[in-house]
Amino acid sequence: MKAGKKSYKRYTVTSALPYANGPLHIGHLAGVYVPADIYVRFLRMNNEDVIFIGGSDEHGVPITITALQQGISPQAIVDKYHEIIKKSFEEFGISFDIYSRTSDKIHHETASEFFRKMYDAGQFIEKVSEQYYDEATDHFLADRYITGTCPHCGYEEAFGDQCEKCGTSLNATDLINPKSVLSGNVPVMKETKHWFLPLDQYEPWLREWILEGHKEDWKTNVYGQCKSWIDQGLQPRAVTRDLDWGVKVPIEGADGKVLYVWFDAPIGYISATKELTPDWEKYWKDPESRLIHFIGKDNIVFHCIIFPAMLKGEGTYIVPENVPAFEFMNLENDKISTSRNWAVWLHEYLEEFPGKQDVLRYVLTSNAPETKDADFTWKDFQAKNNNELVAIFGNFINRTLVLTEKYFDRKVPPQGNLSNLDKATLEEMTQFPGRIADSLHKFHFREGLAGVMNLARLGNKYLTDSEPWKVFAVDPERVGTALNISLQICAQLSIVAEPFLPFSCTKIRQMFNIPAYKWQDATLLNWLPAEHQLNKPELLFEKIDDKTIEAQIQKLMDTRKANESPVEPRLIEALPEITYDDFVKMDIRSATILEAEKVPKTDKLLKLKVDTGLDQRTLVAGIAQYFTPEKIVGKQVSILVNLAPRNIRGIESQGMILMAENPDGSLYFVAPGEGAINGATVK
Ligand code: B3M
Ligand code: ZN
Repeated sequence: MKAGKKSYKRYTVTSALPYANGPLHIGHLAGVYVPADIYVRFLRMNNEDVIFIGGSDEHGVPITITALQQGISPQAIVDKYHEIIKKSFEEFGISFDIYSRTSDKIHHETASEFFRKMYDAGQFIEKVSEQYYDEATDHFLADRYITGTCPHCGYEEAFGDQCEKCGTSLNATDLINPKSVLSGNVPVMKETKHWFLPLDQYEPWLREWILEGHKEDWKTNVYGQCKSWIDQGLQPRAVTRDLDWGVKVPIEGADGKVLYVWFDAPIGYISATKELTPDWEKYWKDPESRLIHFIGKDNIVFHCIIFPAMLKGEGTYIVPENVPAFEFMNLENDKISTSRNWAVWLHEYLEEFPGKQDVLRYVLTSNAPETKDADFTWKDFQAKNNNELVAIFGNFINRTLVLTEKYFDRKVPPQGNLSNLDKATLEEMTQFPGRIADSLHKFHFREGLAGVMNLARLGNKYLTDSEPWKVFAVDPERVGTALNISLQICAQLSIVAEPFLPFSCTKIRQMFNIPAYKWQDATLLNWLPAEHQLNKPELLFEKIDDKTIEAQIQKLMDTRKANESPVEPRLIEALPEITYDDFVKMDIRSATILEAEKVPKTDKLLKLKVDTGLDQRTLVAGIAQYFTPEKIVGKQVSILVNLAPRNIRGIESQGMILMAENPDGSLYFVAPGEGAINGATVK
């Protein structure tokens, strides 16, 4: 098969591995899985050797954070969502050859070997560096454990590894005003050892391969992001993390460290292929295999720069031939968000709209975020169903079948003498398969689907112009010819619509009593010989009423309301266990504040003089945003008196005042209670 300039023996098609920390929504489908599935179904109809790889991404901070939020283990989280995701993909007709998961043994082995091979070849830089650390919870703050302001676009909720707003891949130290997700605290720096992939060394190769080699055939959004990334200058990037959830770093001296999730996850495509077939190597190592990654735009640098650098570094693999990344699908003019529950969830859709997989596939494709962000609205969903699928596509097939039933007893009438309109229509039909195929080879899915609908429009117009209901009384043979040609258009539709609307095309084939044709058959024009027996007509699509749509809109409005009302505060997680001996080391005493004043040139600090019963001493407390000095003089408080003195803004602080802190940062004194004298021990 020729695709672009080179010819290929086979296709390896991957689709981004969704994090198994939540169910799938229409954003995932529109941006990745529906286009990938259309493409793969199309290739299969062309007799291509193709494998379609999917699986759950079960590592990384997104998983452990969800586990923390839900109060269950990471393993329980991935087990739960892997099943939900896998099942809804199946029901929705995403035709993976395998849907695997990265917690599988085969993946741990494959990812370890991959790392090990690069490590042995000296392809990583080992470096001790300072990383953000949350002292309150004893965690290094990698990736999504830390948020802050994106230095590129100013988005305030950027993650430590990536800004989801502008797509830029970040290092945690790039963030402005970093904050720990675990405690909300400002993190400190702490030394730790990691292994870095020296991306800078790959720069000349990346320039040649992408910037020179793929200027023409990669989508402009993909090419543009790669170019700006490369032009900014590539930096070595850590591929290990201080975490306990993930693929263990397979070398000595790396206890408590795992591979960075973006190192192991794309290797998941390879592990899944291994699981699928013992013959996996040809799909990954033969230069005549065409590797294609379907992803969303936030995954571009990982699939175009980092993973290819890994593949190149390892040395035995091919690199992607194309990475057709889509932009984002919004919902009712608002960004889809799992945490705000602003989404149409696939598993809910499948329950609430049984048998309507193709309607969603159609709506998401005809409005696909191919070159810019798109918007899904329920009104548009209804309009596309009622005015396009029902009124054009379904109506044409149904009218043709019903008329054939009425006039010819469900037997295909012969094609008699051809009029000019007949000839022109048959001629026009021959154009469609080639045009639609061209669109699909170029990843222009909207255009491809528009081609399918235009064929249905051609059919409708032809049938209307032929007026069988008027002509039959005077010229039944003419009607036979018109219906024969209309039936052939239906059969052609069942072929060219198959990648887009597979469920409906199966139904058409049943009604027409025809086999699943290959793409090359789409230009035959005589799939239905005279006398061929058809089955009973059934409706392909049905109207969706206002009530159904209003219920969906109401559901979203309820979500919006719930989001606006105050939420339960999120407490920080419990600290690791300590012993009683640890506890009694702390000497906490009841004390009275004698004097208080603001520390000059600071917002948060007060300098206090306290009477601890043992002595009078000075300490500095970060409480100025909640208490004015005059209000707190005379208050009885609890003081940790045996804390080693610390120098804060040139003042020696001798001890620490105990405060209760709410998740929003507000502070309260821990008062010993009436009757306690200064110096009373607090235990
Ligand atoms: N798990 C998808 C995401 O960013 C991420 C893709 C991995 S593909 C190897 O949601
Ligand atoms: Zn940004």
